[in-house]
Amino acid sequence: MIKRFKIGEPLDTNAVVEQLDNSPISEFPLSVKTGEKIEITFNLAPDDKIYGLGEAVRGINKRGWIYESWCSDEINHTEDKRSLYGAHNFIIISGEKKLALFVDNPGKVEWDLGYTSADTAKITVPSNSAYLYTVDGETERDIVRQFRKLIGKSYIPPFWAFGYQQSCWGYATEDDFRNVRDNHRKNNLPLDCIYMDIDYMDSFKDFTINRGLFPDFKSFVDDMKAHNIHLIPIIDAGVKNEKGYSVYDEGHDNGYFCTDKDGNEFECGVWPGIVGLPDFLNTNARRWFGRQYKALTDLGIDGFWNDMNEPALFYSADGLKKAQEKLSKLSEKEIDIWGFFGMKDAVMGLSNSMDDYSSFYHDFDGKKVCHKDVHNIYGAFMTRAASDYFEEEFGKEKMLIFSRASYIGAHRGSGIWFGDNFSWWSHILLNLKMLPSVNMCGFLYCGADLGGFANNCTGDLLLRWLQLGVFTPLMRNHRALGTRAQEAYQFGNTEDFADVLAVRYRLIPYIYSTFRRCSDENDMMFRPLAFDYPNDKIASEVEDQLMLGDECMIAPIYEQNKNGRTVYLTEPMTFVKLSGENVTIEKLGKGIHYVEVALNEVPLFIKDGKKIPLAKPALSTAELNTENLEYIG
Ligand code: MIG
Repeated sequence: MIKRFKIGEPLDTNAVVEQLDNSPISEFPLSVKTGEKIEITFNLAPDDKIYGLGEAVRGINKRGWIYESWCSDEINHTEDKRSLYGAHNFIIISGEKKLALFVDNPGKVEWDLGYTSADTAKITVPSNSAYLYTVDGETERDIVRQFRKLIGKSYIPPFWAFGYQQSCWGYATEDDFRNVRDNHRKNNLPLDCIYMDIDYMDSFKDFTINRGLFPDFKSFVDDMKAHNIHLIPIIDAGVKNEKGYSVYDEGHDNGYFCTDKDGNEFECGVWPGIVGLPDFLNTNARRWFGRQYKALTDLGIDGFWNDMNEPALFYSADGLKKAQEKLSKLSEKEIDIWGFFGMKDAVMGLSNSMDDYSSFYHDFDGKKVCHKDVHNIYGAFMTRAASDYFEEEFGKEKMLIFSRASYIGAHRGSGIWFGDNFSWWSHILLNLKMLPSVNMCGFLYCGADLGGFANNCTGDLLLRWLQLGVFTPLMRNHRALGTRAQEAYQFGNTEDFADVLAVRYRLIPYIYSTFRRCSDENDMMFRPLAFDYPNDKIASEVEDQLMLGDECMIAPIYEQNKNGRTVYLTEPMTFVKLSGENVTIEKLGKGIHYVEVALNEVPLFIKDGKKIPLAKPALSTAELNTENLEYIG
């Protein structure tokens, strides 16, 4: 059962779709203090677990660390961090009783989950207003279903978005894209999408195309389509401040950009240099921005990824000026060590600073609000601009759209990717752990940069990562500018990659139908073992295996130089290894097993009595035969 508690005068974050009556705060099941800030506290019994918080570092069980909901352009997804790109304010407290909490507030929320004191959790909302929702139920899965009904059905992308996708910051010329396409096709590597990063734009201006690189963009898009490849351009939040650039001029003339305290346009620097930040919280501005996507959809584009929408700020015009003044003062004299650190801090503190987030304002449909109080819905509302426009213009399930920053509610119109990870083995595991957590919060279409964004990838790392990626709805290989090439044909043993990618296409009918069912039924696609086997002590602590759908369990290898791994089976299962067209099957009993998995094999466990369909391999979803399926199990 769900209850809503209203504290103060909360803003409408667009998170929920069902209006509930307010319950009196005296009925709130945890200790809560209101006033200048809201504080919720509860005790943690030794075996209590806490699930949720969506996109975050650390375990599936979030207990024992302190997290902050604060959408952050944070490239270091290390254990010491408190925030990543999404703000997903939902937890399930799972002990003898199970209770979930959703804090609907668009500003910062702090989650001290047994950090300051191991047996106490304290949630702090530094605001006098929020909607608090509590959900109780018999099982975590049931609680999630109730919560997901409250927040509305999850986004379903077009079918082809379940194909394999290749991306790289740095593909710039038509030839770069054609090479990627041709190298996949000639090596028998399936592919459905190639991503266009900021390099395709004219001077990083949203909704423009560099005509020097793409003299006839429409023909180029059509040519790619003729090869069953969708091109997916990036859109950044900031609009280049340049007179004569129509998007900027229109935004400026209509007052659609965020302003400083005096009402002047807030100026900050991102890739294009100084930009205006569209005020996505303002309905007119949001609709206007949504219509800009037409510039590209008119040319045949049918998918986008929205970036830098936390919003990421390299600097503000004001902040830069202050830093420059400080530096020029320091340069007048010889500096001592403190002067040196002062100089360093002046520069290092420029990006994503709280001072800047506190110094600009939104016109939230008539209400002037400071950005820092609504920070966590900015990216979600940017993506809402796009998804609302796409739905109106093209209908449902026609456009691929996903975002870097997000808030609960954005899951109805779009997916997310997990941002700038590293080519680290530990990030395969982090990828796995985030999947159930974001599913709880409604995000079903999601995935990490396979192979890792930053740093240099190796062939074995990519293969092992793809062996998890074959199961994630968004299956995209992406990397940063200047890192080692990591397309599936770059490592010599291309056949191994063909074997693994073929498995993705064999599994698409299963992945797609499971995905659809989970969207329809407000269910999780990936679940911790603990959700399905509540009385199994071992299962309750497994964090490197997941239940997938109602039929399967996955347990990928995530360590270097391993030819196998230990896996815990909660019940008898069929251990399946898939590789190209090959399927090997072995029945295993409940308990702990060591299983061997070669670099070109995808391990999968199917519960006794269940079967899953396999298609014949194909080089794109367009060529995939979704009838005549073979069943294994
Ligand atoms: O400041 O567009 O997360 O996927 O390749 C970096 C360049 C901006 C961050 C995104 C990443 C993308 C990159 N972007």
